Amino acid sequence: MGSLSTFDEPLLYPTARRDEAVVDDYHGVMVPDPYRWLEDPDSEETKEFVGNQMILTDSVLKTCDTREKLHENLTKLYDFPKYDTPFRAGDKYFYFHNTGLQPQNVLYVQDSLDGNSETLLDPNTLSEDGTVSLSIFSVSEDAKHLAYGTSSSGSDWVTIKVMQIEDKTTEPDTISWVKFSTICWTHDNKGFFYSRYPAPSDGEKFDAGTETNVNLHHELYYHLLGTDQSEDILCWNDPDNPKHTRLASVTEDGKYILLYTYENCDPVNKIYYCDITMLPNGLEGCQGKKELLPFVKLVDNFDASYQYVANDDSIFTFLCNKDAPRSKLVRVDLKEPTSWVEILEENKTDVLESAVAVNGNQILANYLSDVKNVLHLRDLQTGALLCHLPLDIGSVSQISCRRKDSIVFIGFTSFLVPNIIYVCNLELEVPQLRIFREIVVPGFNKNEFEVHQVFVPSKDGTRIPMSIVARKGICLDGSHPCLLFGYGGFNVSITPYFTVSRILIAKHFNVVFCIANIRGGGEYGEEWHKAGALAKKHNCFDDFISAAEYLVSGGYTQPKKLCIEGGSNGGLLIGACINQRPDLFQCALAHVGVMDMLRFHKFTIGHAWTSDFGCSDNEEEFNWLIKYSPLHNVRRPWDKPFYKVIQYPSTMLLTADHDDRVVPLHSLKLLATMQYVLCTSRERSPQTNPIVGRIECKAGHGAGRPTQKMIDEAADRYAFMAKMLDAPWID
Ligand code: X98
Repeated sequence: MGSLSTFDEPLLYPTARRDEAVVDDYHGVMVPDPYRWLEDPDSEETKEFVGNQMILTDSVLKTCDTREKLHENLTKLYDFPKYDTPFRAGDKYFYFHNTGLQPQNVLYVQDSLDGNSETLLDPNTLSEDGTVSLSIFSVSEDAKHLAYGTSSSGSDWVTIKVMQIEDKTTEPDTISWVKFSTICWTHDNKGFFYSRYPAPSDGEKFDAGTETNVNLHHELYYHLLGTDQSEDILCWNDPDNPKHTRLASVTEDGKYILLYTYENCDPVNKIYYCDITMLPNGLEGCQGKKELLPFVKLVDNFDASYQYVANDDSIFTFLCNKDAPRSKLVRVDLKEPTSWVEILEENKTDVLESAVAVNGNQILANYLSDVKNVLHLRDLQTGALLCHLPLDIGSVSQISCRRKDSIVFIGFTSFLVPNIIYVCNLELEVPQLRIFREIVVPGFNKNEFEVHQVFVPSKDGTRIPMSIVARKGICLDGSHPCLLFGYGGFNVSITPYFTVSRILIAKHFNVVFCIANIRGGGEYGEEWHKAGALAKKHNCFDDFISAAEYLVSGGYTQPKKLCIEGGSNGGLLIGACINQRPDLFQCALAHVGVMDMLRFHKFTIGHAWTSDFGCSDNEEEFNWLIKYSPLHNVRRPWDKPFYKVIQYPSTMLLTADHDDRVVPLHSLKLLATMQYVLCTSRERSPQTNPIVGRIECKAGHGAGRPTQKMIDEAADRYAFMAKMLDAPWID
């Protein structure tokens, strides 16, 4: 094997048993599943498969000669102080900070912004290797207690603990089997709401996060401080609808509990409320009682999304997408629950992403306009525009404020802006954003790069926005390595953000880095989402392929220099695109992807994704899924007469042993299938581009991954990419 060139000979792949007896009947269509055995994460055979793949991948990575340089430079460039936007609770300020290379961000507390700050909670002390992360938290109204949830090894499972803020001692309270939950305190500071699943019967036995059992029967509880979890008050469940999930919030005046119920991942929810002042003995009085809380049904169907913005006693303002795919603000008096008024109409082009009440009677409205955020200050009562808060082209990463405060903190990031925290005093006649803190990355000079946005016509003519980040003044001669990233699903918008690793590859490999804002995301609201879901899911792949073709025809790159990357739903995107157009890409990086579209709904929270994908149990939906399911569409390109010289791109499938969001079996089954079909077939295979799996240990879907693991992984995948694209390191 040469040091820079790609592989001339096929790798020696480990053999994996094929069980030809496993064949499923989907509405009369027989579909084999020879690697079904890989669905058992605990079997010796699966462990052996994973071990063999790790050895193979290590052997490939050892030949990627920029790996160490990348690792060293990533470590250097990553080593800068990071801060999140401060937030207030009680009369104190809180913020997260990382000195540079700490595995996890640390939570600090201070009495005033210019006063001393103290460490409140350092998650780095919770494990030796940084794999315990802080996933949810909430400070009580009086700022005396912090309730915080930690996750181990990146799993979605959370354990909640409570700390006294004054002396930083941990209370005995421990709450287990929490998942997909917020924590919200009642304003009497006596306890908080959280959501959980029933403890698994063999919960003690397994390493939480490695199991694949379906998540059903989500329940809402209230925990009274100082009591045992077994005494927690069951506030809501619904045995007739085991797939529903629920979250609580407490209104800013502390008077009402709001119960949000979700059916799946669609942005629609029911909304019920409970007036706490009407509970005869408060929540304490409910302890030991059999009845659920007396919630009142305000919206009892799943026809739209309703998110609380503010309330004045019984008069509530919601951010809502009913008949308004780009969202609007509506108002209702709980005393007249059938009479809703619109107070801020849907914008003709821009999506109203969020709205928060601030400074008494104002709202900060955050719009998304052609994939960049735009901030308006508006009147809460009338919705009238008071002023714009001008931002550069980029994303609002965080907004922190309270209705009772006139000061708001706004986090901003973009492709070439690591993070700026603005502070804005809304009491001023002309409120202005002042820089409170700017994150500086030593060794990064934004003037070396340029960013532009293009609109690419897709197969059906739809204009797809794409951002292109490159070294300044590159010549469009098709010679550049290029990395194209996409997601395309679940109403998720991919807005501009800063990534150390991509800056590094732009600098040292001359990589042109692009994000295609394909359909399925939320970039233009719910219509854009629906245009890339269910029967129209193929639009995501068509859009992404069109974006790649644009980059080739525009002289940014050529197929031999083009790598595609995506994670989760974006991992599915990569899996589907290499099956559809193996000729268009030289390299593919698919992280934690959904690869078995016929069986995803059977594992953990997979059932909630049927809102975007459909489900193979239904015949019509099976017919959509079988057409693009990555696992079921791997075919030898050279079997097609006109594709004689084509092989699959060099492919790295990345997963992690504690990914309980998209369980590893998706990537493992696809890996075994690709290696079998493309590399180990009877005749000598022309597939010399490697097909490898990178399986991280003590890690999950992505959240909470310690810095060291993020650096290790970025060095591995981009060293692999550089070798496969034949991209030399430039000092
Ligand atoms: C999820 O699956 C999100 C998982 N998830 C949550 C939370 N609530 C949920 C309620 C219903 C269903 C899923 C939920 O994380 C939650 C709520 C409050 C606080 C914390 C968590 N997502 C999809 C995903 O991960 C897309 C984006 C979110 N996928 C993986 C889709 C396919 C691949």
